[in-house]
Amino acid sequence: MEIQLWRSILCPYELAVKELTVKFEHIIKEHRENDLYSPIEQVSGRVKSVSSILEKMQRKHIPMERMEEEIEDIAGIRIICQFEEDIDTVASIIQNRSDMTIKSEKNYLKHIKQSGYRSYHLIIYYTVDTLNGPKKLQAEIQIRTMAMNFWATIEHSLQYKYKGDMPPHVAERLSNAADAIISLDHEMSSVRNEIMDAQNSSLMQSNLVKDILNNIENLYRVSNEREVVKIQAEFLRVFRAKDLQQLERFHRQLDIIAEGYRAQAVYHNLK
Ligand code: 0O2
Repeated sequence: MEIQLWRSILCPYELAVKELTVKFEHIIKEHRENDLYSPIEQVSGRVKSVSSILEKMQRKHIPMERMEEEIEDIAGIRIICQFEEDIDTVASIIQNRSDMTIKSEKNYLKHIKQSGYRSYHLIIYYTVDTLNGPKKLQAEIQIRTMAMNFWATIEHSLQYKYKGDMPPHVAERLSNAADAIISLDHEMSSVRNEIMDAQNSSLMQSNLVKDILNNIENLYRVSNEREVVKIQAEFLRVFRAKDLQQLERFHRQLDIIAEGYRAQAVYHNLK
């Protein structure tokens, strides 16, 4: 096929990967802005390379005209979670979205691949708007933990190096590493609540500090400088105390002060 034709076939998939990546990144942002633990830690995406598409077509005897139906992972999104429990949460988020429809799933967590590969895959239908109108295409979403991703990345590189002919001693090491990854995920899950508490507190603190600094910056515009300098010194004292409750109290008090100035400004404008 001509290069130009490949470009036009792959162009909507590029758009889908970009849009889907932005949407999943936005889910992370929404959680964090609401002081909530995000089940998604990281998102990445790629469009399958032409050589990888051709190789798959050859291996699976797929004719050119059936390429887009049969190669389901031309657009690929990878979602990395911290804990195995998060994988189900992410799958339900996807299931409940109105802009993605699940076509099928492959659960390599329940049915671990012979290689030791573990991951949860969803094939979705997703529509992009192109110059020729809407185009419904397929995308593969791989959902896995950081530990699973670490293993899969190393194994993928070794598969590439040995071109499917991995020496038994390397395969055995990988298989041992896959078992270690299962134990690691289980260990991490057992301290999940504690880790989540710690992360939530740190997230809450950073959001509070962001809000407080915004308020102080606004006060510089409407209040007298001496008062704001005093507030700022108090903020530094509270911040250094490293006590989330004190910081929350200070945040509430500052909100009341800011509200007072806002009311005064409205009153002056009405006069
Ligand atoms: P890429 O672009 O390098 O990621 P098949 O290609 O026939 O094995 P199928 O049936 O289309 O796969 O779907 P499947 O099994 O869900 O695999 C799709 C993708 O999952 C692969 O893409 C890999 O990214 C990943 N994957 C599946 N099995 C393994 C494995 O044993 N090890 C690792 N590291 N990754 C795996 P591609 O085709 O490799 O392309």
